[in-house]
Amino acid sequence: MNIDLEAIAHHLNQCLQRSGIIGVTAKVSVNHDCLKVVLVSEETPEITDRGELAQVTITSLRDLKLTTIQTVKIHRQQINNFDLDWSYKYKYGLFAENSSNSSENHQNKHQIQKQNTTSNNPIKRDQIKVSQDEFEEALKNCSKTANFAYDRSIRYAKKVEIAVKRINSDIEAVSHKILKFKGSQQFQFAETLKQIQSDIKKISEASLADLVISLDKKRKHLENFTVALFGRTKAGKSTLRETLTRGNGSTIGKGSQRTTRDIKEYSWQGLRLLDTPGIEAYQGDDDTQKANEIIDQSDIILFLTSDDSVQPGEFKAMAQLQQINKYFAVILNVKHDISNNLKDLEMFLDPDIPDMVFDEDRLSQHKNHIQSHIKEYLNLDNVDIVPIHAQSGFLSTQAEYQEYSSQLWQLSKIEELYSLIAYQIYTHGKDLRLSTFADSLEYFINSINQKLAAAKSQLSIQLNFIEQKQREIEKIFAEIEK
Ligand SMILES: Nc1nc2c(ncn2[C@@H]2O[C@H](COP(=O)(O)OP(=O)(O)OP(=O)(O)O)[C@@H](O)[C@H]2O)c(=O)[nH]1
Ligand SMILES: [Mg+2]
Repeated sequence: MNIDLEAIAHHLNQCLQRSGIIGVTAKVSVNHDCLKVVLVSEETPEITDRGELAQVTITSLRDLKLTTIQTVKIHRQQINNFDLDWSYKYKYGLFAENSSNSSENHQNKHQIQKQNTTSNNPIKRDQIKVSQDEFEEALKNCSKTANFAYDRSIRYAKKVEIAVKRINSDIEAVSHKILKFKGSQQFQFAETLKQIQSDIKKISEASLADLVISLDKKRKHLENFTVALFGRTKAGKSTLRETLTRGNGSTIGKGSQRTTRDIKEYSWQGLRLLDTPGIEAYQGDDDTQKANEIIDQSDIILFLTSDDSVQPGEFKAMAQLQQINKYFAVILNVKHDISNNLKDLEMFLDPDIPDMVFDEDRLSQHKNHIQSHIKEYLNLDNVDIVPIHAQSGFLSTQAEYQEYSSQLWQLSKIEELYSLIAYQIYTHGKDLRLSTFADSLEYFINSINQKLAAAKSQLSIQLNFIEQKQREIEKIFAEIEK
């Protein structure tokens, strides 16, 4: 039977999470035409509502239209307990047919296909056109998720803080006990133990302080889905930003110098849009830290490059910043100059003349280069690449080009970029907001983990040394005995 159990489990887990049911993991197996779902849960009071659990599970399975399945059995099991709490049995065929919302099914089927791969797969945007109402509704849901994720993060951080404190006091107690032995102070071991003790304390306090700062910044923007524009100097980041937020052009670069020197924040279509300095500007530790903070605070990263030169260096510079787990797309700004004179401009806008700005052959070469640089430096496959012409987008907003405004806007293809973002927010917005919180927690846990692992290996060296000495002494005693 050709059925992707992993993808089904993944889909179920995402639906459970989206419905605010945390601490429950779905395990899926199949026996002939019966799908068995075991919902393994921690004992938390919020998820005792079995009706809700079953309902969410059924609804999400219904979306998948699993043609080979006739019955579904849902069981709940508590973690570390082999007994099943309760069970439901459904005729899958029945409720699959009852489902009437075909567009909803279409969307979810698309999602399950995507879930087998990374969220960075190119999407077929024509599959879903997100309306303004749907987009606004999605943004509202994203805010709810962010509020929820913030609360959970704070609770989790507190739990970890307690665990780390416990480790510290355990180490303190053990070392106190060891150091009480006569002569123990003469061992190098005593110093190492003291050092480890103070390192763990210092590091865990510093990591926790970083986490608290990061969460506090996120708290201020719980209502703002954040999109950050990164890319090298002169790629056209500020031109794009000015176009989107109807700026007056004052932040667009004029000479050869880099222009944007600091991170600037704007509001666009209910989103928080961040314009950042050219990526090669991040040289000192301070700059890099600022850039990392932006990545940490953002839900979507858009990376601008321009077709006048696609350099591996720009992707390498991006890779040197914090690892990117979030949705990452590339905007390829076509730098063809259309502003020399009006005659030229009319030629570019003439619908009977083949596309001169977006030359497909040239662009596809650029796209191939971009994909391979991104694979090499950022280890991401098949990122979305959206070609735009930022200059015509910006000109379309200017009074002196009013006559050509709608043609210029069309030429810019910025609408496609907008659709891409709207699509991502509509289909994955809540997940993106969740991972913005999960990423910083993960980073925090990993950094503590690394330090604990380093302490452990230091202790192992000491232990090996002591064991070696013990063996030598035993050998001496054995000789004497002989
Ligand atoms: N011909 C052409 N020029 C463009 C286009 N987009 C941007 N430019 C020009 O490129 C230059 C740099 O644009 P900016 O938008 O300031 O670039 P940036 O990425 O913000 O640069 P930094 O702030 O230095 O990091 C400006 O002179 C823009 O007018 C385009 O689509 N076509
Ligand atoms: Mg700029």
